[in-house]
Amino acid sequence: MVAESKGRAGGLRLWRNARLVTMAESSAGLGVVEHGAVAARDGRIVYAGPESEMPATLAQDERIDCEGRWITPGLIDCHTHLVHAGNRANEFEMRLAGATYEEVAKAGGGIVSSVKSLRAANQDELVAQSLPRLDALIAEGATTVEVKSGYGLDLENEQKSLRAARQLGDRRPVTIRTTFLGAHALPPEARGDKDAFIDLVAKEILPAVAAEGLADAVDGFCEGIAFSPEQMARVFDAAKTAGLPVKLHADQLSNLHGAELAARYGALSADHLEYTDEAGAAAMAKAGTVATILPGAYYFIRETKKPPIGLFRQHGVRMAVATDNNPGTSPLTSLLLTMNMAATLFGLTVDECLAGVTREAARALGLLGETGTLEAGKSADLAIWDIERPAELVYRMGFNPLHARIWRGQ
Ligand code: DI6
Ligand code: FE
Repeated sequence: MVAESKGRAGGLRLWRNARLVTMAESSAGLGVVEHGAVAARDGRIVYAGPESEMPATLAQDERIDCEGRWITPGLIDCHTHLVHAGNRANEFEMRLAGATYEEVAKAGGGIVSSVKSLRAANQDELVAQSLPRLDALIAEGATTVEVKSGYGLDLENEQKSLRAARQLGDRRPVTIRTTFLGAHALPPEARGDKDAFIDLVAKEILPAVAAEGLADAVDGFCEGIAFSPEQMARVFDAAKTAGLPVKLHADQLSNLHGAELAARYGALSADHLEYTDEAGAAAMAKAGTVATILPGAYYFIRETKKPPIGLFRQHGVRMAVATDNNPGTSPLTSLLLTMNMAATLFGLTVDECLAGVTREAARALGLLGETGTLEAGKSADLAIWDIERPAELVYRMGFNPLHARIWRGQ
């Protein structure tokens, strides 16, 4: 890539001679523009479209010749548990040797073992352990990453997790969105009393986390092995009081009608959804709740029930695609591979996969006004690729064709 002239301070940067995947809602499919250009000023896109139609006044400052490469919106991972301590490769080995999830849990494994590791780590250690995972996402063009808490499960450790997540955003040129996932699992000190723990989450931990501005959204794990819809509703009521939008791990292992619960609360997204039925899909469509598809977890736990992609299409539910990076069910740090899995395992089209890690992922974070498409007014978050056609981003496995990544114009 050749910079043809140097820009003025705070001036206009122009990427020209490119092919664009704009993902603009107004255009069909990928919103492809051949012979395209993107111009940015002060970190914001001021023009994205055909180079020939660009206002002449914009063609002045720093010009970067993309030599025919493709530009997509910067990728967005809208569902991760990236801040965690240690790993659970030992449990993976146990499962490979035939142990069931219950046996692993009895041997001190499962989410609770990650809780123990996270509580033992200080904030600096958490940041240091999480940075390589974030760097792997960034290396493939991610410009926005959501990070959940949920391995602290008490006020001090949930705060530590969310502060570590915020700190990741200070350490790297990437937008971090934090989600409070206090209702993820029952910590040992709760002694089996789920209702009392939900009270603690809803009445003490969530309000304190919200008051400190540590969370952009609230999530929960609605499942037989975690919390019931009624318990999750109490957490969502507290989120509403705190003015925070909600999301939900719903219908991953069984159908507790989590999708409908999420829709009832106007959730930004409901995630996993392997066991969601038609009523759930219809409710999500009506509420505008995004379905976040997480093929990494499906693959890693060798689930066989697929999410009802056909119902989502039929009802017009928007689909995001994310890694679900976590130490137990999806140790995955590649959005490119995630797209390949979504296509191969669930039959998503190339267009759906690419929308899922850009525009729809932005929607699932409530950030569609800010990023996720190449349109004037949005943050200049771009990924520039050495590919011949967009399908290559979904087709390859374990190959990274990223040429350059631009975050907020830089
Ligand atoms: N669903 C999942 O797949 C992960 N959390 C959740 O709510 C599992 C997290 C873990 O095992 O550490
Ligand atoms: Fe998750």
